[in-house]
Amino acid sequence: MAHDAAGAAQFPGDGLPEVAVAGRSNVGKSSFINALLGRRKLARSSTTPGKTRRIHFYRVEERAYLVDLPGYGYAAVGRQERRGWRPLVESYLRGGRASLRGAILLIDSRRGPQREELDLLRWLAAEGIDARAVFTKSDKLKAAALAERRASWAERLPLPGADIAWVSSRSGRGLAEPGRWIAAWTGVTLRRPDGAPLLN
Ligand SMILES: Nc1nc2c(ncn2[C@@H]2O[C@H](COP(=O)(O)OP(=O)(O)OP(=O)(O)O)[C@@H](O)[C@H]2O)c(=O)[nH]1
Ligand SMILES: [Mg+2]
Repeated sequence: MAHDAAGAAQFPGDGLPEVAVAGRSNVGKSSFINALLGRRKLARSSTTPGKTRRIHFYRVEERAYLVDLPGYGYAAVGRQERRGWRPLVESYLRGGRASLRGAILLIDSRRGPQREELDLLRWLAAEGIDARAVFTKSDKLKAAALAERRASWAERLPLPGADIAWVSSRSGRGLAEPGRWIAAWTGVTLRRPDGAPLLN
């Protein structure tokens, strides 16, 4: 079940623990959340540029929320749209929201971390938000390229190796690691629809 918010007045007030999922447009945020929740169909595919972006709160077993933040950055996004998402995202991440337990920043495993990702990680740290990084679409890289990027990009992030994961939402590979972070943050263990643990 999802709950949408266009402004701070619409953020859930039930106090359930929340984990935010952030990242550029098209990086795979919705796919990641769907894979973690064991859904096949995209709950929210890419929004038409110019439309008001919203924050989507996906309830997990009535005990927590995975929070799909609007995509930021991306060359195709005009200044107009940037003005739209920034106050919304900042109103969510700022101001010491007690129910926000952690944030996962998604980074495309082919592009690697850019200035915007590094800025956002530093900003989250300054806000006192426990932030981790997940590299997405790892299925698009061959094994050798993947191994090389794992080493060089981990070095560029201001995070310990244990706070960095590599996943494919398509195959399910690597999802167990962020699944463990989410369990530690919220107390909710994510499972596949058949009850089995997430694939590793
Ligand atoms: N091969 C592959 N494609 C993926 C994976 N995850 C997402 N995609 C594709 O990448 C595109 C964007 O995925 P979304 O999940 O909509 O990305 P998003 O970050 O939610 O995008 P916005 O909502 O626009 O910010 C879609 O075409 C997905 O099918 C993955 O693990 N592997
Ligand atoms: Mg999305």
